[in-house]
Order: sequence, then structure tokens, then C-alpha cells
Amino acid sequence: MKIKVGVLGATGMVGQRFIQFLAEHPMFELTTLAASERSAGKKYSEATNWYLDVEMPEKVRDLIVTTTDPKNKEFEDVDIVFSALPSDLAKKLEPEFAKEGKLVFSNASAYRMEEDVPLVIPEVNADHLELIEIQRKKRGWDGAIITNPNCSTICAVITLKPIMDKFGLESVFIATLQAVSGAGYNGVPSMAILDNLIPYIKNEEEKMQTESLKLLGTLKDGKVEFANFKLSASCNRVPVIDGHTECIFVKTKEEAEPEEIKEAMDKFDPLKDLNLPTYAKPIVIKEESDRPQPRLDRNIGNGMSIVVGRIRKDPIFTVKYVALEHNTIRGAAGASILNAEYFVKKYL
Ligand code: 2RA
Repeated sequence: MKIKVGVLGATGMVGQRFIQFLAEHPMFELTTLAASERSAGKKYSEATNWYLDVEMPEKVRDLIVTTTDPKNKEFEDVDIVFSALPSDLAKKLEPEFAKEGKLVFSNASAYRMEEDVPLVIPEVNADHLELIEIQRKKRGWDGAIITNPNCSTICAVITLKPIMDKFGLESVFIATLQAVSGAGYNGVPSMAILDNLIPYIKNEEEKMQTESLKLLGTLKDGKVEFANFKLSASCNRVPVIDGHTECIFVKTKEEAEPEEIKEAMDKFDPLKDLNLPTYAKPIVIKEESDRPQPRLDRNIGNGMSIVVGRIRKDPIFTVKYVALEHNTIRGAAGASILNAEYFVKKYL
């Protein structure tokens, strides 16, 4: 039997991506869509300004949107909620759902860095899910909050994991070129930065610098020991609709040639035998010298693969390369859904 699921923040851009992936899902039945008071009581098709490049699934068009109150009857049979809430609302509402026994798979940043909250990319640190037991005991919840990282963090960390495992990491520098869809609705329709670039994204560099070290850290005695290497990020908004590109410079502990790094990345496929519906090969390498590119490559693996190219020697670091991620799929809704699929397969 399928597990009944709901989406919080269903009308926003990440909420729409959740719906795209959950409307026809082999493990989950999407029954409940929740959003603000303004949308509540309306049919989903009337409540939302559908921005995606795919059609709104037939199944959700006539679903009546409810409010984000876990006591609403629409949440009665729901076991899992996916949260696409903005951080301030997530801070307040996600615990209310966890208290009501729901598993909250959250894309919001509100709880990512809390000691007892798993911040997970299943290919990288699935064992951190064990923190849930500590969380439940400490907070007295029947449910739990499980988070996925910020979009730009996911892109980098997936590529760093196989390098770290084989050669160790000493220092990493990342310059990002981030799509406007990462900024939410306001960025996309106006494309206000066309013919321009904004060399600043609020809190983005801090998120990359802290989340990456938690994700690549080790779970010991119920605590995550953060990874011990230096990471510096410089984040920029560019006039691309979907697809974050990152120029990544890595100094490894042991010597490594670009060919060896490429081989380690290409072989990295840790969950391939689990048959998770949203899983795709985590890293796809493109050999052409002008790839990856957002329009050509962001949908590889249904938007779930990180596409890497231009792996080459660097005169200061060991290697440098370019990585691309579909930011609202692999970097947001897809990441959260993959966490839930993994959790259900392993623990339920
Ligand atoms: C951005 N980090 O691209 C955001 C989205 N989570 O601005």
C-alpha cells in the first residue's frame, strides 16, 4: 500500500516541483496540498501560478488546498509531509507536524544545523538518519524532522564525497553561478537581472560553508563530528532560469591526477541497487570542453544527476572542475523526496 503524503507550501516554486514528482509516485500517494490562508479553500489549479516547464499533473488540478495546520482533517491519514515552506514559517510549523507524529522531510533551512536533526544526502551520509531517535527522545515527538541541504551545497558535496573518500580533502574553494529560480517567484517572471549579474546571495556562502562540513562529517556517539577541511564559497546570481553551475577548486590530502578524480566520481553510485524511484546516477561526466551547460544538461537523470565537466589540473589547488545541478529538482524537491524514499526503504 502507498504511504499518504502531503506538501506544505504547495503553491510555491519548490512546492510545484514536489507535486511534479509526487503526483504519480510508486511509493507515495499525494493526498494533501497545504498553503497560506490566501490559497486555502481553492482548487489547486486556481490557487497556484504554475511556472514549471512541465504540465500541471491532472490529479492535483481539482484538489482543494488546505491550510498548514496539522490538525486539519486533510492531514489525518498522512504519514509524511514534504516541506517547501520559507524558513521562518518552517521554524514554527514543522515542529507542530512532528509533534502530531508526521515525518517532515524538509527543504527549509530552519533546522538543518540543529545537533539532533539529520541533514542528509543519502548517497553521502545516510547513516546520519540515526539522529532521529535522539531527536524524538529529546523533543518528545512521535514524528521527526529530516532535512536536505541548500541547493548549492548539494551540488558541491555530491562531487566532493568520492574525492574525499579516495584522496582526502585539504581545502576547497567554490564560485557559484546560481539560477534565478533559486530566488523564488520574484526572480523568474521578471528576469530582472538580464544583462547583469548579482555577486551576492543572502546567507548562501555561510550555508555552503557550514552545511558541507556537517554532511561530510562523521556520526559518533550520537553526534556529528564535522569534517575537518577548509571550504570557502563565493556566490553569484546569474540570468539563467534553472540550473546552478559551480566552479570547484579542490586541494586533496594525497596526490591525485584529474583522470583519477574523474574515475572516482564516475564510479560513485552508492544507492544503485536500492531501486529508489527518484534515484539517478549521482554524477554524470561530460567530456566536451564547453560542458556542462544549464540548458543542455540540467535535466540529465530527470534533473537528479550532477553533471561534471572540465576536470583539469590546477596550479594552486590539485584539480578544478565545473559542476551543474538542477537547483529546484536535485537541489530541492528531488533531494527531499529521495531522502523519504531512502528512509521508507531502510526503516519502515
Ligand atoms: C538560492 N539557495 O539559489 C537558494 C535556493 N535555496 O538562492
